[in-house]
Amino acid sequence: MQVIATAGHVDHGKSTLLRALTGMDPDRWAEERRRGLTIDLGFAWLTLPSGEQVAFVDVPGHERFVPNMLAGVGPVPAVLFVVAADQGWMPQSAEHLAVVDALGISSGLLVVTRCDLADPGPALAQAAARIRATSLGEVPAVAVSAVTGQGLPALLTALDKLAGGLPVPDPGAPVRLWADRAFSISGAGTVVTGTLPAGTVHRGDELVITPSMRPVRVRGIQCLGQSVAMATGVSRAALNLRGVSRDSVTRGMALVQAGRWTMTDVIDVRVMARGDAPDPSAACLPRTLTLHIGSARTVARVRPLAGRHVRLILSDLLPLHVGDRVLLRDPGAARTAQGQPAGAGQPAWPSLLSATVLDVTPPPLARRGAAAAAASQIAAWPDRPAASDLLGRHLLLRASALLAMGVSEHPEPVTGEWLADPGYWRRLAGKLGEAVTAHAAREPLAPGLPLDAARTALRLPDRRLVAALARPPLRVHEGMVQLAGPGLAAPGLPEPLAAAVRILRADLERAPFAAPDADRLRNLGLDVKGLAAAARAGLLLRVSDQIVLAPGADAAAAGILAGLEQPFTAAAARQALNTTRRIAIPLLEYLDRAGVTERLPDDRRSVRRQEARPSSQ
Ligand SMILES: Nc1nc2c(ncn2[C@@H]2O[C@H](COP(=O)(O)OP(=O)(O)OP(=O)(O)O)[C@@H](O)[C@H]2O)c(=O)[nH]1
Ligand SMILES: [Mg+2]
Repeated sequence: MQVIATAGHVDHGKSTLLRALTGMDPDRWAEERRRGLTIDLGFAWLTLPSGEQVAFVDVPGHERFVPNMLAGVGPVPAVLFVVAADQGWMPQSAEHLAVVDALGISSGLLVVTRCDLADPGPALAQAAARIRATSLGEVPAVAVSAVTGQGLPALLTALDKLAGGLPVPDPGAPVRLWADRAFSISGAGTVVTGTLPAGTVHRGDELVITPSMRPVRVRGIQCLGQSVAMATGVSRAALNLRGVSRDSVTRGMALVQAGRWTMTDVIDVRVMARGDAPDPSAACLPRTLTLHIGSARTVARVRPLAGRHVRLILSDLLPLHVGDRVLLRDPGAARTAQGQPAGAGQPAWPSLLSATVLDVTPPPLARRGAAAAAASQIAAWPDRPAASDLLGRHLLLRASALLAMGVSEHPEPVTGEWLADPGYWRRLAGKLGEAVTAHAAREPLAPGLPLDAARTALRLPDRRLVAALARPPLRVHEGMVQLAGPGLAAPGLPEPLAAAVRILRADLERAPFAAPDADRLRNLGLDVKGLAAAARAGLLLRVSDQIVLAPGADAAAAGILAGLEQPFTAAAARQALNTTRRIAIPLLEYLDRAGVTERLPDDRRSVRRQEARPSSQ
């Protein structure tokens, strides 16, 4: 299916043309039929000679209903640009063309209507010249009369060619269906219609409705009056929804796939120049504008950054991606343009701009000069920013957040789903090294910098990032970031501690298994922290919190115990090691844990065979 919108000045024959082509009346309301005027969007469709189906969104031409026109044209890929032969180029011809151009729509047909009333030649030449200067460029032109039927077969052929040449959007793209109509049908509940520009909706899918993000279930789908199991963009779709009342859906809301869009009311955009007009400067923009995207519109407060870059603060949350194109209108200026004839070559309505969304979660502008800095940061980005651009600004992003920004391709995560800007990541690694070294110098007895303290020092949102940053010579051990390796563990033990340890080592040389008791340790000024530091420095073997021996005492004990009759009792071990029960029991338990000895159900032990014994070093 393809979806094509009409465009053109009031009364130029858009609705009449669709009626002649499709046999359906796009003017749905009694008031529209009575006044012979389109007020709101209308819908009609037909099957082309090739078999391709094409749905039309018929828009009003009257100046007062431009917002409705924008809602209809917003999500479509092509337009039928209508100009009446007997009236020629008019203000809303120019205004609608400016909209089409600002949206960047690049496919369409020029249809000169009412050619039974006047020679279509002049209107055609006039319109073609203006259209050529826009995103539409050179388009095929057809002259028709809805009254005589002249030109209608040629129009069908041209439509076939147009439809056949339109790009096929990605069926796997994230779904964003802007609601343009909502109604209820008895027995079926709420129905929401819209143009699906890309992606696929299946019957049974769960979507969320913006801005409430309430989940809704798709009970049924109709495309062009037929029930279908799925709709793939581009198409017109009517979704029968469970989970939402008719009253709570209005035009401008969107049905989106959860997790695939960022709901935002602050965006950074690049305002685009139109045609050969000079680059618009952000400083010249009005303070407030109306922003349009899809069928939505909202008030946007303008905060100029610099050059063509602007921060917009929106009155409503919208589901947006980076790279989205939005339309900016100055409603005040539109009123002053009312009724003015189009000047030659001049757009009648210069207060329409388009902008491309560069950032959907821009960082706050707190510092003085932050606006200029922000602008210079994003000025080099392409209109559709990539992961590397966004990471350069946000430094750290979860892959899921990036996906919700509309970017699915990204570099390898640094840990979990965290993505980091490479330069920032290198700087962080350097900072972590500095923090650990500074901490070790400040507190030589501490086992390292706690992960959470490191996380706070580096202002990181997740402890796992610290762990990922701790590359050799840093390491994470028992929740601490340490400088690994002998000699690096601490810049040497402070002298009083080193002296106490030397005394202990001398004691132990004389009686290797006579661990010092609590009194002895206290007298030497050795507390739990000091013992741990000495153990980390490789100067003591910590058998338990309170029991320390010289390094290698475990291997020596193993040798002695291996000489006993196996299995042996704790009492036999104590005797062989020439020590007390206070020391023998923790030492045996230490050896059990190290896999040197094995404790049997009867509480006796045996020394494991040598080769199975892991090194205790
Ligand atoms: N003679 C003649 N009259 C036409 C032709 N097409 C449209 N009209 C008449 O022109 C008037 C306006 O036609 P519409 O189709 O309502 O125009 P429109 O562009 O849809 O107008 P809006 O939706 O209000 O912008 C009607 O009275 C039509 O009957 C045509 O080919 N020949
Ligand atoms: Mg109409």
